[in-house]
Amino acid sequence: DTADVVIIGAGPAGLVLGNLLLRRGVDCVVLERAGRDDVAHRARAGFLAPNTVRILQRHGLAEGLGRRGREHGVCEFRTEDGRFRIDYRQFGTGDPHTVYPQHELVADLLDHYLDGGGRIRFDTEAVAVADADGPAPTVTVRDGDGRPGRWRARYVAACDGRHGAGRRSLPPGSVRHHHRDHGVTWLGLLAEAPPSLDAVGYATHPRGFAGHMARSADITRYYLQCPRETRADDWSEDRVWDELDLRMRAPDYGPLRRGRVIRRSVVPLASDVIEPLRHGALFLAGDAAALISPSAAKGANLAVLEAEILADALTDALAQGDSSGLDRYSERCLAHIWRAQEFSHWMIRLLHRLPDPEGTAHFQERLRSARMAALRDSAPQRHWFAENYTGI
Ligand code: FAS
Repeated sequence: DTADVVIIGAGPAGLVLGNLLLRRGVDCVVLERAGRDDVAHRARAGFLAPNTVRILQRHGLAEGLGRRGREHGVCEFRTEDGRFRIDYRQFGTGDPHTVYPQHELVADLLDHYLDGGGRIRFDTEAVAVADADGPAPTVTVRDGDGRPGRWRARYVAACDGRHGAGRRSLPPGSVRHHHRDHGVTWLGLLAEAPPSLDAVGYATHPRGFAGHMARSADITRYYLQCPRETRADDWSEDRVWDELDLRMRAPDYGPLRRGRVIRRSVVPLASDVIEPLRHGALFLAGDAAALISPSAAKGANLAVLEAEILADALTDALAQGDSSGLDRYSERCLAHIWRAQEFSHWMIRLLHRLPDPEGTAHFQERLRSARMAALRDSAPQRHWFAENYTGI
């Protein structure tokens, strides 16, 4: 089989890229190892940055989030020194987030792509990308029954996450792989319960971090910092809610609205970045390019941004023979990636007591509470926070 562009992965990156190429008449195909149902129901991110909404609106992909998305603009910090709130619409660029579950966005993107006649092969796993530095790269695949296949392309977009075929196919030594384990692990919980705050809740506590992020009117995502070796089912529901109450100081600020925990995941907070994001005709986008911790809600937003940059560059190269966009793709995306990584790193150090090998835990702790106090008391610091929190 052939296509001018083979896209591996039907997540936000792959489907935004596929929709944009399809609308520009570029011959593309999406290869997705999971089934359609899995793809459209995989709960993940929920906070869309203003720029992400603008990109989706620009390309007519935003009516679902326009109807069901909800504006969100307040963070509430609950710390050992008390509670404070930041309405980040009053600072920085003045933009809010849009709360819209990632799996609903992916389902919308899938509908648009299929309604537009887009080619997609579900239950088709990309095994390897070969000859990326030649004129006709190939993607070897295996279908749901294990039958092998091969796609010939002019360009391959690896939108298949950090463990996908794209990364695996990069020749050894051809890229620098930055990896940082932040030494913090979250127990990610999806609760069938309405939000307990009208804000994103960040709680710091001697027992560890706790987070509250609305996903919809009746689903809320919580995070509990936990030991690295924790398994998702170790904590009973009662223990989860009691610990969340404790760390979010429910007796002082009001009880959390409880409900059934419908999904759990243990998320070690790690960052990694591949440099460069291009190898010949192979391009990485989304988590395949860089993984960022959910602490600052950036992953899905970077994926959409990179997909638009790559779609523009591929269209120019295929339609006009102008490869300048492709030549600049990696450098342009890495600038956004490192800015987001830096802010995510700052958030991690703001919200967690980090393991401290040099034995300066008390010193680090004083730095952390000074950082929190600056955010509470300084308007310029709030402007910086708001600009980075919603920015991409
Ligand atoms: P995705 O992982 O979404 O999609 C990759 C696709 O490729 C998948 O469909 C996969 O099945 C497919 N695939 C993989 N290997 C393949 C192969 N070899 N062949 C074919 N297909 C293959 N981000 C935020 O911005 N905000 C948040 O609040 C947030 N919370 C998160 C919570 C959790 C628990 C997790 C795990 C992640 C969270 N993220 C969050 C990050 C997450 O949303 C990612 O950044 C986002 O899904 C990245 O999109 P893609 O790059 O498209 O990758």
